[in-house]
Amino acid sequence: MNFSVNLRLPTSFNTLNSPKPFSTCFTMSTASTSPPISATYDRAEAVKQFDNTKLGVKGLVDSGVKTIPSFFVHPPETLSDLKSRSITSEIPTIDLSAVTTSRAAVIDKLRLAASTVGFFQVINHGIPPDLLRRTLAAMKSFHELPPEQRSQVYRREIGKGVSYLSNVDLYQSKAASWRDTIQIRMGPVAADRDEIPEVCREEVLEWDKEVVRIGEVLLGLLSEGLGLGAERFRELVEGRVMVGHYYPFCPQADLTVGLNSHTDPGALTVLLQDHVGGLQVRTEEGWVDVKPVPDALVFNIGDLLQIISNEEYKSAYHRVLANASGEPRLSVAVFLNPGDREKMFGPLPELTSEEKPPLYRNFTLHEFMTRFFTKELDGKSLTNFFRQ
Ligand SMILES: O=C(O)CCC(=O)C(=O)O
Ligand SMILES: [Fe+2]
Repeated sequence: MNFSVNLRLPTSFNTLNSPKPFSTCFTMSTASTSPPISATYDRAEAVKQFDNTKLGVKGLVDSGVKTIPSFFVHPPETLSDLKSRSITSEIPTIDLSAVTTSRAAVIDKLRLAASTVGFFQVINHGIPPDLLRRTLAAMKSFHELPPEQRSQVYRREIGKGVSYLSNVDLYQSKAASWRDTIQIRMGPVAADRDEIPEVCREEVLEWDKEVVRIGEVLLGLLSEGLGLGAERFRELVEGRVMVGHYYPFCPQADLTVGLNSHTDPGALTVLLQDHVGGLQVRTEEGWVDVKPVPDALVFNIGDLLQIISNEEYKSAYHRVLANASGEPRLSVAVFLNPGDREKMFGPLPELTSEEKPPLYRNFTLHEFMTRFFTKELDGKSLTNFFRQ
């Protein structure tokens, strides 16, 4: 999922203001897999009241809920699919330290991973393990700030440099997910330093620097993997949004999800996850766990790179299960995008020919991201809207 910058959002993103107190319109789910039918249950009102608490699902957990509000309960087809997963396969792991001795072999491995599963873990990337830990810890500290401090940052307007919210598609989706998020714009115009909550400010800025460095390295290798110069994807790190997700313990984890199945719209995502687990990627063999590997980074190809590469590289559907473990799960994703929103993008001419005609039309990033924000995350991959 990608929250990009300077968007003109549909008005439904800003429909707050609730007249009723929070508690009056919550119908809690029962242990059954379908939401209770209640004559008095006003779903839209319940969603609005939840949003108006400005405390996210963390607030619900802190209030001691034992059953999740009905609007978090997913339809039976989603819930049954949560159990259907392949447990044996693993996504590829790439040792980046090998690049100095066997560059061609590393490029080959990356190309293979990017053109099949679209997901890979990178080890020995050169980022100090201490920074990985500090970044995750700082995000956790933000999400665990006292309610009155957290709620000050809670907002749905994406134009701001920093916003904290639960479910970016809360008003679009059929069912909500058990997750809160802080999103911070890092480029092309970064959020004001003072806007970033102090509790995670230094770590966010430090992490962004490392992401740019490692992002350039990976994009260079991925570009070479397509027979292009190492600089061809350079502009794809200019537009960056960092998100820090918090998946607290869910008392009915089999009735909801942490994050709906989706593909990331941007070019490349750099993901740092903690040790808890729950991220899964859809492969031809079924859903595969992206197992936490100590000190590794997860990378995944986004829709834009699938389009630019004329489908040589593939963006994959992925999701996060609701967290049934005793401790909260933290992850920090940085979505890498081009910085220029008005420039035209489409399959690169170098990668198209009479035998390989362009599979997509050209579009501006602005058009692309506007499309993303008018659909729910669980919708089809963005690639479907630009196929020709
Ligand atoms: O939390 C995770 O592991 C995945 C996050 C993700 O897929 C996203 O933010 O797009
Ligand atoms: Fe994602």
